Amino acid sequence: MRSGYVAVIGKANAGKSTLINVLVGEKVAIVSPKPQTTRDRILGVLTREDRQIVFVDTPGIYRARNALTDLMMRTTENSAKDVDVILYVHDGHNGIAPDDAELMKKYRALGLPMLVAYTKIDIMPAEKIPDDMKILYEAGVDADVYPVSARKGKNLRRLEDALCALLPEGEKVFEQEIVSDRSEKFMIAEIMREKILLKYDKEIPHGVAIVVNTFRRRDDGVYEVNLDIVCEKKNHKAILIGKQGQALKETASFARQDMEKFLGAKVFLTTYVKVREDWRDREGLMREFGYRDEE
Ligand SMILES: Nc1nc2c(ncn2[C@@H]2O[C@H](COP(=O)(O)OP(=O)(O)OP(=O)(O)O)[C@@H](O)[C@H]2O)c(=O)[nH]1
Ligand SMILES: [Mg+2]
Repeated sequence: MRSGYVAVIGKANAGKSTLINVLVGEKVAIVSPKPQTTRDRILGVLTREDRQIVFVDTPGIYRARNALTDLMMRTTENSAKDVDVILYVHDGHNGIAPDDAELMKKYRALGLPMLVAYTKIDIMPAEKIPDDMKILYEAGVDADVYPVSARKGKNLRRLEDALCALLPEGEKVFEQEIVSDRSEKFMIAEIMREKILLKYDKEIPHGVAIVVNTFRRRDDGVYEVNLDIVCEKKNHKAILIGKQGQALKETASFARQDMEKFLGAKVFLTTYVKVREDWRDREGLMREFGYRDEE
């Protein structure tokens, strides 16, 4: 049996969380077309008879502009340590910018085995792949590159096998049925945040935190969920709620359906929008909303 940790690193929006969800076979991390979707280190566990791969999802590399994004970048840097392998995820359909090779070399220099997943090949011309691989090679990136598509399930088993071959011999760390280290309550908050990322323009979701006040299962099997949607500005609150509460109603209904799918039971969801001016720059509030350095 081989088992170990794989840190999944790359620029924001590269497709890290999508790739982990597909490899694990369950949704362990939310996904959106906007950069900076993932804010925390989240484990996704893939277990087969002969292997256990613990993927460490991380916030995408992006310029930090406030205390929250600062913390996110620290989370990513720390996650790249104490693992067995680094999987650097590159969005192939974006081409290769000079800093892509630089970033890959930076993580390669940590001295751990590293593979590159060149993803989203389903939305780009296949002829470009060998050219890009040549560019990376010539730029001095010393790592095997695996062209994949998480969306179309292309080449994933090859990537998985290659990762597995780099892991040490060892026993499972997690029980067979465990797919994530995160609680149901955490996922409920994340599902709400995902729907907000999908529904509103970017400065609004980036300034939103979700606080779950109630998460409990009633005797009749229904989950009661009450949560606060915390935003940064009064005018953001107005946009989140919308005319006659229509926008919030739609977003909450969308979120509730996904929560029901995730929990496999009916959900009774109530939401409340609150304003906490500039919370992303206030350590105390950030902590309160669950964003803090891990040991
Ligand atoms: N066509 C295509 N789109 C993909 C693929 N993988 C991810 N995407 C899309 O890329 C966008 C970003 O995906 P995420 O998985 O959230 O990316 P991420 O790297 O986790 O982003 P951050 O958490 O912000 O760093 C989403 O719209 C995904 O649907 C793929 O293989 N093909
Ligand atoms: Mg992500």
